[in-house]
Amino acid sequence: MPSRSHSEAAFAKASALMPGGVSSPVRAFKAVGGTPPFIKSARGCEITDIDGNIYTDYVGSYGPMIVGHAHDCVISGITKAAGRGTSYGAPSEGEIKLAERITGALPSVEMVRFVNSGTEATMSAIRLARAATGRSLIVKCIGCYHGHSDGLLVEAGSGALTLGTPSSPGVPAQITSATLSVHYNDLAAAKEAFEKYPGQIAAFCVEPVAGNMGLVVPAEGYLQGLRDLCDQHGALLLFDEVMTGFRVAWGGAQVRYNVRPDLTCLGKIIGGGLPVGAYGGSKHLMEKVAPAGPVYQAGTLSGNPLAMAAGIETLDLLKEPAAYEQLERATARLEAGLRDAATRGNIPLAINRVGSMICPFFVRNPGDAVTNYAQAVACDTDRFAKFFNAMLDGGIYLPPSQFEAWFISLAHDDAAIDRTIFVAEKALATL
Ligand code: KE4
Repeated sequence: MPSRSHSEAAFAKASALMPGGVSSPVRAFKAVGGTPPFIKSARGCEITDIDGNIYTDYVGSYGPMIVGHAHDCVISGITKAAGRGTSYGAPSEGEIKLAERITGALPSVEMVRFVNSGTEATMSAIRLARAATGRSLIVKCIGCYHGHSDGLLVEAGSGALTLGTPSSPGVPAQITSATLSVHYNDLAAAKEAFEKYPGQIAAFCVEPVAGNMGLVVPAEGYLQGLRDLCDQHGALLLFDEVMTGFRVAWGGAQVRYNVRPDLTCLGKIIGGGLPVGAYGGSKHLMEKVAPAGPVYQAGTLSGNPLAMAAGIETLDLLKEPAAYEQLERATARLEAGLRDAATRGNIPLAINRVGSMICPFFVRNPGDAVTNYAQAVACDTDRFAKFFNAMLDGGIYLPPSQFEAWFISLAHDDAAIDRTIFVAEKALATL
């Protein structure tokens, strides 16, 4: 078992200074136990902790690192930008260049506003949707996570789900009363919400591929069904593509599934590892945002030149079709290897995958599938925790929760994938 003594000491220090010793809850390993390695550096598909342990990384900063850590082009772009100053509080050409790439890739996005996180993107898009429709209610799916703004932190996934506190204290009932929750992949429930609140729903907010209850794939016709319901009832369809944007296809889930939302939220990959979020849609909608229109939203560091540079370099490495072919090939290899290993180990495993995001679920019975929230939360999280720790000790760094997706990058070559499968086979045998 590798030594993590330096991380243990660091975690003790950090825990005296920051809640849970971390800057974001899921990183604290609460769901899997043990001490989170403190990372010293990362390159390609590997991260190195302060004890010198090297891991093959499937967190990828929860999505942004799709071209691999510390890619020469990204580092060079950031370094050049930094030499010209770190923030201006004024417009810069990098914003134009990144906006051109985003509007060129996503068919539904004619205009975009940059913010600093996915949370800001969804929070702002919801405000715009309410202003544009003059309606107050928002519908979200149970187990989907859209960041931690009050109105969306209701029956959320990701860390909230992992911590077993689907809704957070401190969120006033007056705010959550404007948020309706329905089950993902349940079109009848969505229809019922619209019929129960006629003329009151401003937007249906959904992760087109659910990535915060583990990975749950949209059922055939589900996304188009939501599109039709929003059209019938005069509501806006909001795709939260913070995770899926430029991940599941160059144009995101809206291209992969050919369903056009009215508003799209982005983050993660478009910042190449630096803090960036964005929301976008038609010019008609986006020109309601200040200062073009009355819907107020602002940000000191929005459009930060270093973050724009990181995003531009990352997208320029992705825009060739060969990039997504490589991501698909590597992740399919991993999926097949994990499936074979689970079969040989006689461990029931349901593996959901869309492109280069994948999630093996430790289901209770052979043949069980995970197509919704109830099936996801029924999984054996204790068995996942054992598997997680055996993989970590074997040099494979997975997201520390059954309710997170794994992310593969352009840097995950066959050797990395085969090493992962080898370690997984041994880890499954310990369960
Ligand atoms: P941020 O505010 O964390 O940049 O983005 C929030 C967000 C919004 N929408 C979706 C679909 C998301 O997945 C996220 C954030 N994802 C989690 C991982 N499941 C971030 C990891 C964390 O919270 O530390």
